[in-house]
Amino acid sequence: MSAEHGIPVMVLRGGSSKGAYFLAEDLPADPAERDDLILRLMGSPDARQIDGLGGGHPLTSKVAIVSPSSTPDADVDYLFLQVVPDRPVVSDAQTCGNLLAGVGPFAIERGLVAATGEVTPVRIRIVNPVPNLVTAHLETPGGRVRYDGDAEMAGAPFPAAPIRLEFPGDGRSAFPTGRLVDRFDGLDVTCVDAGMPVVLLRAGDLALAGDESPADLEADAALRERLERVRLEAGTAMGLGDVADRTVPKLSICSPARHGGLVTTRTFIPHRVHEAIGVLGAVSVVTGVLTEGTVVFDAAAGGGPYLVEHPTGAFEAELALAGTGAATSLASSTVVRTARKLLDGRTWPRTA
Ligand code: NQM
Repeated sequence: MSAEHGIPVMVLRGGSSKGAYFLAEDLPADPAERDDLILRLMGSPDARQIDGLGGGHPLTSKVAIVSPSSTPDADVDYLFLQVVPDRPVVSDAQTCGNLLAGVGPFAIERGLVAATGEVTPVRIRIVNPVPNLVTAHLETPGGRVRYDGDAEMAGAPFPAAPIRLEFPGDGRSAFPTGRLVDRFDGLDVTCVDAGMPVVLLRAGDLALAGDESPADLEADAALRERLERVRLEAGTAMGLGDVADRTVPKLSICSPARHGGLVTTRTFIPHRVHEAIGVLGAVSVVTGVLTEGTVVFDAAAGGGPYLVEHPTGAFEAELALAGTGAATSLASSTVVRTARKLLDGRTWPRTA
């Protein structure tokens, strides 16, 4: 690590997001020093992040920090940091299933994991709350990561090689308030967390159709203010404390599917509207829709795979639940993402 010689970085598209990937050994070990450096590398606080690597939107202002795993059941540890573009905030309160797609390729490229044949399984420990193990299966013909391929994914315009992500269940209740319905700011909502804390709301309760564009939703100041009131109350009820400066919980506005899927979503993450939907965000939405008694329960849901419709298409998830009512937990889920190496080099932080 050196101000003079720059800091090694790899930029990858991971799923429908883009981020800067670092080895932990190339960054300060102290979290406060590390976060200060990351703000300067990414160009925050500045809505455009013009003086750094960030792209001016939460989906392109993300950091993955990877290290050899501290536990024998994983190959690597993955710490995710969400950098808020226009505020000096770096949050480790959530993980990111989209950047997760790039962790396996990065680990192999940096020599932390050896490719073992046509397909290499990489066991990844998610460090952010709640810790969990994930296995990523990626194509590695000839001992090298293959990026090109035919897998299509809504939220990314071009096909690439598929990466299958398998999440085991951890037995945790997916309803952190202990209730299937809570009432905040006069609205009945469901607080769910099957990997990502999300508040589920019905579009009709907000006088919305549910298929509005992200731009129209972001332009509605009264809606944004109301959702933030709901979010602050929900954060406390979900055990997340004061979430004013945290990027969770997200809010997914749900309405009936338009294109044969399970549900239509528009997701605030939490102040901008997602162009698609997050990976674990989608798994959390499906968990809510499948659990009887939530505000978005759909008795006609049937078996998977489940399609979560969003502004740029649909997200497909395989998923199994265990238990009933507020004790329902995720038994397992599998999603397919793609990732692509965009740049491998060095980066220089601003000094002030
Ligand atoms: O929910 C955006 C993304 C995400 C998070 C967000 C994600 C997930 O699309 O697992 O991937 O919800 O802030 O990158």
